[in-house]
Amino acid sequence: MLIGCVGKANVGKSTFFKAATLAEVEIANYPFTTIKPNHGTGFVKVDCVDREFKVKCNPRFGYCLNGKRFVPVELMDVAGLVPDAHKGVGLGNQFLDDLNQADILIHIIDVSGSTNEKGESVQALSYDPANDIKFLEHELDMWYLRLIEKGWEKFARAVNQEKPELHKAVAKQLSSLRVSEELMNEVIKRLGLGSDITNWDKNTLLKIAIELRKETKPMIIACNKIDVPGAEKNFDKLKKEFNDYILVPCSAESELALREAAKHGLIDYIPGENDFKIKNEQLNEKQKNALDFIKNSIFKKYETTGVQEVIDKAVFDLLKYIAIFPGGINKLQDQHGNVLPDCFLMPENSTALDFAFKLHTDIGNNFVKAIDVRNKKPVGKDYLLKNRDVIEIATSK
Ligand SMILES: Nc1nc2c(ncn2[C@@H]2O[C@H](COP(=O)(O)OP(=O)(O)O)[C@@H](O)[C@H]2O)c(=O)[nH]1
Ligand SMILES: [Mg+2]
Repeated sequence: MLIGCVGKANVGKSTFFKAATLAEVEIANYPFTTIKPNHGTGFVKVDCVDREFKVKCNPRFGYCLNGKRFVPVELMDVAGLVPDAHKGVGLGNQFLDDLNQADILIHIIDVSGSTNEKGESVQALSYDPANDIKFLEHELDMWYLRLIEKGWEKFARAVNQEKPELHKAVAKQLSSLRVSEELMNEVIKRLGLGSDITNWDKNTLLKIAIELRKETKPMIIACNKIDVPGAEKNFDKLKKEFNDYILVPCSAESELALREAAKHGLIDYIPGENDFKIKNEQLNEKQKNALDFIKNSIFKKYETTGVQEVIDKAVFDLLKYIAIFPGGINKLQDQHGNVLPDCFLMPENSTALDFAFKLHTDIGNNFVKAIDVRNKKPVGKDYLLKNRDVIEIATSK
């Protein structure tokens, strides 16, 4: 799973990315090698099962603090959102290619309205951030439309002659947008499109572009700079106007300050919590003020800084993934003695058999039964996994 962080210049993308990828503890292992400069490892937060089993876990990837398991997810900082990126303006194609890799987007906006459409700093509350949401939707729609229109006439004529199954042919034509046959079938039905594809006019193709964009690029909105006085009003307005979206108030700068302070041993702070504890009384005046500000202006009003929450909501609420722990009813360690070493993120409706294959192809192929370790009951291959299940797979070899 790849999460793309997108937004126009100056909204705090880099700050958000830096905060999200900064871990207090040193982490030796990463499940993915991030050779590209704009890729990094972020984490989703899961209630670890270790306390329930009265053990202390040793994660192979990510880390666990006070019963909160931080499971790695790959993040990408997608720079280059400028008007007409879909026409190749600015980083244009590079920007869109990067976006196309992402399974889900975090759209970071400056909810304080202190960044104008060009990404320049302006007086707070002077720019309406609603424009940014509409603008990114428009850029993506236009880009999808361009890709659909490319070679469309020739394709439509061929379809009319050869009469293949329509949704399959169109899905294949649009494979660069990662459109599945099922999705195409669904969209054709939803829009009530006739089978004579040569009659699909530009407006129809635009409608298809919009539907496909919504389905293939789910988006959550990080309303950043909520700490700026007055930003709250904008946030409330946006929440009403864009009630199809999940909007999360965010202060990336505050999260970065907290994680850095924790990393330097000044405070105890678990990402995404609504509090911290001062460990080191040697804080200077500036540091004390910054921490006071976070406590009074962020935690008291919004509970958290929002950075961790955005990632968790993206993965668990929008993509609807679940977290599964492999374990055995007799022991929770792997062969190296690591307790509950793994936690896997899987799509909703994954079965015990899917999980077996996720562990290893051989485990999937030799699947006999799965065991729900919590209640020690066997379950079959079609068992639908639940979030935070602990599962053992029994195999024939
Ligand atoms: N008030 C406030 N400023 C922020 C926040 N996050 C970032 N900034 C500031 O916004 C400016 C742009 O941030 P940056 O991360 O470079 O934005 P990018 O161009 O989108 O990557 C910098 O001056 C940051 O300090 C935030 O949560 N609150
Ligand atoms: Mg940046």
